[in-house]
Amino acid sequence: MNSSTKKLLDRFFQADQRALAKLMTLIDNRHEDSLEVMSAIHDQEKGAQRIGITGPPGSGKSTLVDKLITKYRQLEKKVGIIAIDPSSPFSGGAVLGDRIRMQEHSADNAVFIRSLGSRGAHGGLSRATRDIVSLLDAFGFDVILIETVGVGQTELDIMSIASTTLVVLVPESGDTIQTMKAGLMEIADIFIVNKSDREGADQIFAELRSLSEMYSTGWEVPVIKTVALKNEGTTELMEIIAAHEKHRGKQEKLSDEHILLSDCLEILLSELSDDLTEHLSPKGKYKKIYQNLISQKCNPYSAVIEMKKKIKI
Ligand SMILES: Nc1nc2c(ncn2[C@@H]2O[C@H](COP(=O)(O)OP(=O)(O)OP(=O)(O)O)[C@@H](O)[C@H]2O)c(=O)[nH]1
Ligand SMILES: [Mg+2]
Repeated sequence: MNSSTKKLLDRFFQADQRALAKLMTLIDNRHEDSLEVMSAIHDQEKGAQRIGITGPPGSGKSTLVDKLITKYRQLEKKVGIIAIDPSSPFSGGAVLGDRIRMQEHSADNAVFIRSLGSRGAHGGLSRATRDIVSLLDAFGFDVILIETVGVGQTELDIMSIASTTLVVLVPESGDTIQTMKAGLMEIADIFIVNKSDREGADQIFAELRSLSEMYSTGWEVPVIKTVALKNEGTTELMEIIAAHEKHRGKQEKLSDEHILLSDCLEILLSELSDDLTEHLSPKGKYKKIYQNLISQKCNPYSAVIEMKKKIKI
């Protein structure tokens, strides 16, 4: 670990928020010290509550997050927020709308908001987001809210990071429900019909209820109506989130052995995937194979046969 990273870590442990922000950037950029940083903070994680909020663009996720921040602050919880901006492949860019909407919290030291770009490629989003959530946890945030847009692969990633996932739909989401069905159920721990002040809310509510009755196992996915803009339904939402947290606590947990092993393998595969992607490029270690591949002198299979000869594990 280089000396400036070391200094950052020291400041992180002294609760310096600027150091937290810089370490997040370091992790997000896959700095070569990333693994050591994560290893150093790992034992400080206290098991913060991780809440994922996902749903179609404009469904009111940020508005809802804003209200949840206020509610958790009333409970004296420290709240970390990660807003994943799918329009930007790069991080650091502020999602302006989110920033503005959450401005009232910006002076609050117990609230920390971070935007992340989504890369999409080779599970990058998932790994970096998970690590950044861990940073927030180790820093001392009690609740971590993770907002992502859309209903698709990114949400599945988020689902694996969040302990409770809220799927936010609106009265116009009928088609999404019809096409996703069981897929939605796979993601959601709680369904929210936001913008319930609009026409059609009751019908969406009923559709989600029957979906939930049809597919739920163990935890019957609750459906609730909210009007985030007017803070309606948010107290009930808080209660349901708490109930889900309690339900999870009662479930049989995977053995420590299983978790340690799967975490380790996931980190290893993510590292290897990054390295190999870099190697198989015009200037990478396997540039010859790369050139043969793109000029069709070899095919993807024979390319892998060649590379496997070179990989030593
Ligand atoms: N009528 C109505 N409008 C709402 C409600 N909640 C949010 N809105 C409005 O819906 C618009 C989108 O809200 P956002 O909170 O930005 O939605 P979002 O899901 O975070 O949007 P993206 O992050 O861009 O996907 C804003 O103009 C909000 O004011 C609601 O309950 N009722
Ligand atoms: Mg938003």
